[in-house]
Amino acid sequence: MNSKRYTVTAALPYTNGPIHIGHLAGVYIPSDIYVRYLRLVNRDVIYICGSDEHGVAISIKAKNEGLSPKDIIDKYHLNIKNSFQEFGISFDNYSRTSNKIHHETASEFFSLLHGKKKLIEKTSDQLYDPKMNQFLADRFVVGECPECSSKDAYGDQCEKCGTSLNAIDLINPKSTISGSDPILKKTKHWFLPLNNYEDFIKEFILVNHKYDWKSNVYGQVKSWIENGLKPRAITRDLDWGIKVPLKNAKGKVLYVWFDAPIGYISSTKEWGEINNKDWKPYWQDKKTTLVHFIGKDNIVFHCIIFPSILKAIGSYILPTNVPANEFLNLEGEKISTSKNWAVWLPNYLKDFKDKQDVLRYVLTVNLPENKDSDFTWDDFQNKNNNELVAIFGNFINRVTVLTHKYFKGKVPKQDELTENDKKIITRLNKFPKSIGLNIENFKFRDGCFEMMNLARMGNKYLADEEPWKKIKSDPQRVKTIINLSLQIAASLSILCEPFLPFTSKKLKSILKIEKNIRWNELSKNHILLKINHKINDSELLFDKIEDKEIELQVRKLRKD
Ligand code: B3M
Ligand code: ZN
Repeated sequence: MNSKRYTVTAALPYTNGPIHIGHLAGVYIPSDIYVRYLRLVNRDVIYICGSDEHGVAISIKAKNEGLSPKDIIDKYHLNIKNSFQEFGISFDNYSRTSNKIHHETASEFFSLLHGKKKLIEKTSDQLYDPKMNQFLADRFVVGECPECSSKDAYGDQCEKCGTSLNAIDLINPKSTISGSDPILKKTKHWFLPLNNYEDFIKEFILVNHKYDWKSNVYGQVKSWIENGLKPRAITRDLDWGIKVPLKNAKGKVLYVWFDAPIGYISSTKEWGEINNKDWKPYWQDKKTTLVHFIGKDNIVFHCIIFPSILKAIGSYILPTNVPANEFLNLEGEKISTSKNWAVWLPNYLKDFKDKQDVLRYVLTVNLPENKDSDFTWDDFQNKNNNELVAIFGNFINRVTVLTHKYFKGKVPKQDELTENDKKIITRLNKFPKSIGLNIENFKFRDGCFEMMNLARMGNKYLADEEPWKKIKSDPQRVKTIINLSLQIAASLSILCEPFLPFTSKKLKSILKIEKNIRWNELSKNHILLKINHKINDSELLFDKIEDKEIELQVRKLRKD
C-alpha cells in the first residue's frame, strides 16, 4: 500500500504516572516500528502524540499525591516525554492537551457541533455523591458492568469488555471518592446522539473495513453496533478540564474522551507551526492514510465516538486502520499502576543502562497483537542471551573480527561465487520485501522474526563456510566469504532500524556506513560496502544478562 502521505497517531498517555512496558507493547513500539519503516521507504509521514492531561484520572492522582492537577500534569508530562525520547520513540511532535492550541481546537470543535445543532442539550439524572457534594463521572464511580458483569467498571467505560457506558447504567455503583452510595440528581449536559451515526459507522467499519481491520478490533465494534449506539454526554460537572464554551455551562468541562482524540489534530497543528508546514492535508486530504495506534480499551473511542465527531464536523478524513493491540501482562498478572505491578521505564533504564533495544526486542517478539501476552524476566534474559547475543551479536562480532584479523579491517575483493553464495545473495535480496510486507500489515512480531532470520542466515553461512579453516589453504575463497558476510551485516544495519534503532546506529558505526542507504536499494544491489572500505573496530552489540540481575528484578517486583 503506497499512500500519498501518512498521519500516524499514538494514544495520548494520561499524565498520571510514568510509562511502563504495557504502554510500550500496546502502542508505542508498534507505532514507532511502523513510522521508522515508512521513513526508510521514503514515505511522507508524520508521527503524532502528546500528553492527555484532562480527565478524572488526573484529579484522582492529584488528590492521592496531595498536589494540584497542574502540578501532576507538569510532573508526569516531562517524565513521560523523557521516557519516549530515551527509548527512541521517534514522534515528529509530542504535544500536551493543556496547551492553548488544544483548548482552542477542542472548544472550536464543540462550538461547531453546537452551532450545527448536532448536540442534544438535556437535563437528566446523574450520579451524585451526597457526602462530597459532587457529581460522579468516569473514574469517580465504579460498579458492575451491565454488559459483562465485571465489578470494576467505571462510569464511562468498562475496561474489561471495552464498552462505553453512561454512569447511571452501572449496577451497584459506589463513589470512588467517599465509598458512599450515590444518589440521583438532575444536571444539564450536552449529548452526542451516536444513534444518529449508526448507519454511518456500519458502512465505515462493517462494510468498508471488514477485511483489513484486525479481527479483535472489528469484533468489538461489531458487537457494540449490534447492541445499538446510544447518546453519550460529552460534558462533565468537573473543575478540571476544558471549560464548555457556552454561557449557560458554568462548572462544566468537556468530557476527556471528547477532547483527547482532538488532541491528535491540535498536535498536528502545532507540528505545522513549529516546522512551517501546512497541517491540513494530513487531516483533510482523502489521499492521506490515517492510522491510530491504541490499546484495546480505547477502541470504542477511536472507532465509534471520534469518527462520529469528525463525520458531524465534516471535512476531516477517517482512520484507514486502527490496529489496536491487546494487553501485556507481567509475570502472569495484569499490569496495575495502583498496585505498582509494572516495569516502569525510568527504573528499567537505571538497572539496564543503554539496553533500550533489549527491551524493545523482547517486547516486539512478544507483542499482544491478537491476544494478551505475558512479560517475564526469565524470558527477557533468555531472549537477550540466546537471540540478541548468540545470533545477532555473535554474527556481527565474528565477521568484523575476521575482517580485522585477515584483511586489516578492509572489505576484501569478492572472487568467484559458489552455488551457496548465489543462494545466499538471492535470499538476501528478498529480506527488505518480506520484512516490509509484515510491517505494512501491522505484523510486527513476524517482521522482527524475519529480520532476525537475516542474522540467522549470516551466522549459518559463516558456520557452513568455516573461513577460519580455509584461510591457509584457500585465501581467495575466504575473501569472498568475508565480503558477502559484510554485505549481509550492512543490510542488517538498515533492516534492523525500525526494531532496534540504537543497535542500527551502533552497527552502522562499526561498519562505517556514513551515507544514507534506502530500504528499497537493498533488494536491487547487495553490494553496500565497496572493496577496500575500512570498517571501524569491532565492539560487542549486546552483552549477556546474568541470573543475579534477573533475580534482583523479580525481588523488586515482589517487594514493591
Ligand atoms: N489517555 C489512554 C488511556 O486510556 C488515553 C488515550 C487517549 S488517546 C486520544 O489510558
Ligand atoms: Zn464490561
